[in-house]
Amino acid sequence: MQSANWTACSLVGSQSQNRNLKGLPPQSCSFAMQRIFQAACRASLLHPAAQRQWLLQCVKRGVAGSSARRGTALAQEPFLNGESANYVEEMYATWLENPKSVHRSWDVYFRNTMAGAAPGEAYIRPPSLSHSLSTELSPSLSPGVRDTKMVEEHLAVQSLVRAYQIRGHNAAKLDPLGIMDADLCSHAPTDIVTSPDKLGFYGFTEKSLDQTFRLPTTTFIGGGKPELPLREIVHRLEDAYCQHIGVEFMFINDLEQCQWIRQKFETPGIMAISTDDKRTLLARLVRSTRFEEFLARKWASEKRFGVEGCEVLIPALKTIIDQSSELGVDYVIMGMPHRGRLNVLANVIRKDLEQIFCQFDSKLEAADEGSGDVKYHLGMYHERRNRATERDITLSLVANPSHLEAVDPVVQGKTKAEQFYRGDPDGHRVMSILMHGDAAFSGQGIVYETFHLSDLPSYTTHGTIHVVVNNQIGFTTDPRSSRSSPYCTDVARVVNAPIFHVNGDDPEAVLHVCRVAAQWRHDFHKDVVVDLVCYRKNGHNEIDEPMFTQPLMYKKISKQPLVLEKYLQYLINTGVVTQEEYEEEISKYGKICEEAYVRSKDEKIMHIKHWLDSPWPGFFTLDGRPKSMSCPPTGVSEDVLAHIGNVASSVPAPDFTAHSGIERMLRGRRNMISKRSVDWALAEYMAIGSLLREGTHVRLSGQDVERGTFSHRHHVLHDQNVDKKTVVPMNHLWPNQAPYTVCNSSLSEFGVLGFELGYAMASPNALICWEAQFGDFHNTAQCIIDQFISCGQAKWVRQNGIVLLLPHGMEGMGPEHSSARPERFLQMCNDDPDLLPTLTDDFEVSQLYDCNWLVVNCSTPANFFHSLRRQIMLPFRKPLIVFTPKSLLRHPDARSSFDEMLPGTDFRRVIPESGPAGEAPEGVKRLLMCTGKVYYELVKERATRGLDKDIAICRIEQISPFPHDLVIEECARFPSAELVWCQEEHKNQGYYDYVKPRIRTATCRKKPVWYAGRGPQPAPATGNKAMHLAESRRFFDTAMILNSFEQSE
Ligand SMILES: Cc1ncc(C[n+]2csc(CCOP(=O)(O)OP(=O)(O)O)c2C)c(N)n1
Ligand SMILES: [Mg+2]
Repeated sequence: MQSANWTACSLVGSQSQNRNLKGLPPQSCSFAMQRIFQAACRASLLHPAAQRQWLLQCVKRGVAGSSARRGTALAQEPFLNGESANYVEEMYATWLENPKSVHRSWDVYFRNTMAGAAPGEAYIRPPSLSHSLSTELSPSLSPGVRDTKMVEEHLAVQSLVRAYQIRGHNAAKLDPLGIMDADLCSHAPTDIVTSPDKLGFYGFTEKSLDQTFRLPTTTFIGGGKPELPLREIVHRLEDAYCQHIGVEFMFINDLEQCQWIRQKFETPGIMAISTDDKRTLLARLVRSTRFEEFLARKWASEKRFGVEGCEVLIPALKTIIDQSSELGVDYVIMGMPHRGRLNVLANVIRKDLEQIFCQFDSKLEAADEGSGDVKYHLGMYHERRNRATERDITLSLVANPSHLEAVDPVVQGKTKAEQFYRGDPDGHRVMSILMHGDAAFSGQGIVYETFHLSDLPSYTTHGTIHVVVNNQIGFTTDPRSSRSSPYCTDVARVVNAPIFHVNGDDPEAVLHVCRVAAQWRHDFHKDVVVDLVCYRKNGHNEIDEPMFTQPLMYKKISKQPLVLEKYLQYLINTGVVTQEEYEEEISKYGKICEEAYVRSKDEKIMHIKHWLDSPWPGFFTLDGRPKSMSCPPTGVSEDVLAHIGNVASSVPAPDFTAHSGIERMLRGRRNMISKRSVDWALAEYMAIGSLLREGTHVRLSGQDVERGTFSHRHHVLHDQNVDKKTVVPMNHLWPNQAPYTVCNSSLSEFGVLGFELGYAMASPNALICWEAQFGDFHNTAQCIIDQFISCGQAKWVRQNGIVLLLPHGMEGMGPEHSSARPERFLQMCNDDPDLLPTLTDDFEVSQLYDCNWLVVNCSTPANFFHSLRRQIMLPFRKPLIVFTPKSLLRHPDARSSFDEMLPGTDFRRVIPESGPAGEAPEGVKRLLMCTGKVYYELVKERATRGLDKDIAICRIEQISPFPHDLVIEECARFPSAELVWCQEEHKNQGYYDYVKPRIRTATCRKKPVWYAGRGPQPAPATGNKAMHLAESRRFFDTAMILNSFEQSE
């Protein structure tokens, strides 16, 4: 424990940030003693024997003593005050464990106390402290008064140092315009010595400035000197904390980390940089600035969300990358919004300039399939040599939608996956950088949700560097209208991330904080924030007028010299560069841009695939097509099924005590396996286990997925006697199997689904599944579904095979535990309702290739098994939406035989009628078409009503893309039957609006398609059980009464 090195009397200032530095009045001494008494009670839980003695002493010495005695004791032991109780407790506990581990002054103090020393006599001043200070005190003072004054002054210095460390950033000069305050407060804190009169706060006068004080061990401003004159102390603290860098870190409750940061900012001269660094900085500013100027010149009226006002973003990112590369990172995954994105592509990732410039050509034709995206959303992947370190580095910028910050969890998921697949479990080589706008960073909840993933074992990327382009405005909105927190970065405090605010017009300060940020990430593997406080030179975009809404700010901005000009002047003045050298640099870069511009004119076709952020080498042909248009069979051998079944019904760990309910469940599984049968959970086991056997990594993430919300899965077993002892049987199937990751997630749909989507981007050879607790809750992740999953391929030619498992079904559980909103997913499907597709030989697979995602609702465990396996067997990747059952998990009829999963079996898009109605199809009067669990209820109703020969029931298992071919066959099989779509969902929900026009198209509109189901409703389900049952009865009647549609005709 580092704090154990502090002396007994050093604690008052450092622990309490005590403003009452003149000592406590007798009555608060009594309070202090009570606090210590309580503290000691807590501390002594560890040491009951010592407790009694200690308490006795405390009572004797403080609480029970006369006020006169308490006053004397306080003068002698000034560190005993109420606010230091926790610290005393800590010292005491440490001392009890090992008396040598605390400072000698504490050791002596506690020994004396234990030996029964009278109040005020236990503490003996350490000689090292008294030495320098006592020389400052008047010899005429009596020893007691002298000592007290000396201690007070020493403590005051400690408080002063600490005040700067805590609140120095509030007085830092962060705004390049000098008109705003990054913390939205124009007053400097009272304990920051911005003028001599503030010295009085600490009991000092101007005379004290020349007095020398010993420095506490919690500061590095001495740079090796143990003491300094007060004037110098204040000066150095000002330098470290109140110039162009504002360091927020004192909320971090780890002393080692705090000391690390103090050292990086307080050490005298630590911010000095070499001449080479200065020249590199200038060159990078030249590129950043001139790139925007070039675009502005060539395409004056085009939106590009330029970085002007924060040109320093480019050197900042490059510094982070250089420093990280030096520390061993070779893959950086980035996410960023619109601001400065083209500049980052050009000057950080080094996308060919002509590829960027040609995006501005309105005649550029799109070569790839898909609808594409605007230029400032596209992603990028580039492997190159990092010149600063001469090491290879891969940079990837993840494509993103306009929806600010939505890409954050996606970047994290991709980073986690790359770490996993590259064998870098601790994130030494692969890291992420997230860029943010100030308004979005504080406004968007996903930022908070993403921060909360940062330290979870299955989601951590071992530290993200966040860079905020804090231009102190969001479109037209002033920060005072867009956030309630002092800084736009305050959300990061929740994970104890240090926050480095820096004036964007001081490139050297920016360089320093960026280096420190990269070192922090390397040393602690935790998130860190660089807040580039800057301004936005133009309007929100280049054709927007900012004077409408921020007239004064923009008057100031119009007079603000560019950071490049200011820095150049400084370097010329200090002899680091000459004007000629600068002009040479300018003309060199101008030439590069002009030549690229000329080349860009030759680009007639835009290939979105050149903007791919996650290439999958070897998965496609060279021209990006699938290697085949067929899907291998998805069945597996009997042996494999039996083996997986055995593991799934056992505890593959010695000396493991499973819960009796688990033992029962395992017996049930064993019983099923012996009968060659599976329920839902076992089918899932078979699918995942067989994929693992074939080398496919499987990851299942979501709320409570390890056990399963419905307690059916139990993929992680817990020993009932040993805390945290668990076993994941799925990882004990075969010696050479692929790993299985199953992880309970944080309670965030947006964050976690985004994360898994990003994870699935990294490799096509993994099955990544996200399960919602109930399907109803997926809509808090709607942005990921709408902006990434449904249309990611169309916008960014990037495929993704993520699986969404969405528990769904009307079971009387009320409006928020019933519906995964199938209608929403189906409404976003891209297949044409009115067009009958050409039914080619490879229709089944080519239809999958053409769609934007697959939507299935399986009625049998075997079909669920095949649907998961098909995800990996397909020669391309599509998102898969599965509406999963709840009551079917335990329904005795919802079982499948091994026979339905053996080689030769496949996913069944449609399960036709196979009962008596199928044997005499001509006589069938009605063909009920349905999907999912309602099938079992319809079958029961039909049997009860004796209609097995009159009504055929066919299940559409793959709802989208719509299986036209099989529906045509099934409808043709029952020529006299009327066609009825039956669903348990309300009419304006569920599947009806999607299937009706497609059934009509498949049957050439020869017959009407009737509806049997609940009527339209705004809520997905009633909260009233009786109403639920009445509704069900009504729609079963409609489905089963054979003349129910006559009146409608
Ligand atoms: C979720 C979301 N809401 C609204 C918008 C519209 N919008 C685009 S940029 C912008 C302002 C962003 O401000 P800030 O985050 O500070 O970034 P800046 O443009 O200042 O760099 C807004 C509101 C959006 N793109 N995304
Ligand atoms: Mg902004």
